[in-house]
Amino acid sequence: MKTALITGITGQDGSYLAELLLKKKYKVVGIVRKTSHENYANIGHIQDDLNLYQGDLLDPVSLREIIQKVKPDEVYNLASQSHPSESFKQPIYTTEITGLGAHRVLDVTLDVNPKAKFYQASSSEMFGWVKEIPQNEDTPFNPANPYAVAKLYAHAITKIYRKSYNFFASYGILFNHESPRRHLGFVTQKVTYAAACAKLGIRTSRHLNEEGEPLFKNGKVSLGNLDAKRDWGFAGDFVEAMWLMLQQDKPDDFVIATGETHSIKELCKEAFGYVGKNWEDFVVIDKRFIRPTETGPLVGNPAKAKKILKWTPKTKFKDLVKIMVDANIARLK
Ligand code: NAP
Ligand code: F7E
Repeated sequence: MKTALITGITGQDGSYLAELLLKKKYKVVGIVRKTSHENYANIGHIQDDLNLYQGDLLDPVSLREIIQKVKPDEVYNLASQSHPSESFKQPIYTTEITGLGAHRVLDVTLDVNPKAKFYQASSSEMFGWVKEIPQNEDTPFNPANPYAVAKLYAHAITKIYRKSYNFFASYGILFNHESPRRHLGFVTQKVTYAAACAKLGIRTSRHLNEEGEPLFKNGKVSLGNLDAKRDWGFAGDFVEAMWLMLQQDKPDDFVIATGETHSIKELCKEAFGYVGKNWEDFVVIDKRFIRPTETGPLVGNPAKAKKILKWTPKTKFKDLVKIMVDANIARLK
């Protein structure tokens, strides 16, 4: 039985990856933060099958103790301050966790367990003010926010460890991937949740947006830049690519994307259209949600992953939107 260690197991991807690895008969170990409120909503249904340890990416002592004890065959470093918008408000904190935190996990793993295979969660955000369209593994990075800089640091140090120490460290450059387990502060959740409210005739929601205010207020959702473009896939499909990367004979880097891009406006049309509504009746622009700089347009070319990993995204944009609207209707009911 192989042992996999997942940092960020309570997050969207961590929970889908844990499910996948349990199905594959792994012993799954997760690192969870010590917080004042337990936050196991995404893993509650599988919690009895997991081995959870308290630790923090800010604290290498806790990481060393866990990795020494568990001796994982595979380490998936998914933990991060993962909100690019928030990284403008908390840039140093983001760098501490998303950049240096990844370095800590990498360094301790190499030191304690050099035969382990390591996965680093890199991001399409590193392409930033994009140098070409679509983006692939050879596209130069040009980060446009503090989150992207932190991810690029983690990415580069992972590559250096691979080359310098003959360490099996791979990274996926993942484009946006979403699901009903996504935090409500991301735009796909904001829009699909608002469409669900519109469908159910709710005027003001009890769930909150990224500013801690009702996400849907007086029959409207507040959004930022509607012209931004993203390549959105389904998280359940994307975690499979992470696992495939660690089953290869040699470490490598892969773009994981759908190859399709859509604007936020198109997302609104699709989600509200699905519940028979006109999006323009429910969306207002609020300058607070417009970022100081915008990334993109993002669209990935997943040809290398298709060829080497035999990975293809199964869920199309329209289906993803439907899954998320339906899940939000169920949540609100
Ligand atoms: P997510 O839902 O925000 O999950 C982040 C996880 O990191 C949570 O489990 C969180 O724990 C944990 N975490 C945060 N700070 C930590 C710390 N100091 N120590 C230990 N754990 C900590 O993110 P996701 O969407 O699943 O993404 C997974 C990874 O892929 C992240 O690294 C993200 O940056 C990257 N990524 C995501 C996408 C995407 O579109 N989803 C695309 C490219 C890359 P709590 O539950 O305690 O907060
Ligand atoms: O923004 C625009 C916003 O916050 C997407 C993370 O998983 O993917 C994610 O980061 C777009 C941006 O995700 C609102 O300006 C418009 O262009 O859903 P998001 P993100 O910033 O792309 C990458 C790949 C990661 O690596 C990250 O971890 O939507 N947008 N109006 C808005 N965004 C938000 N949040 N809220 C709005 O009201």
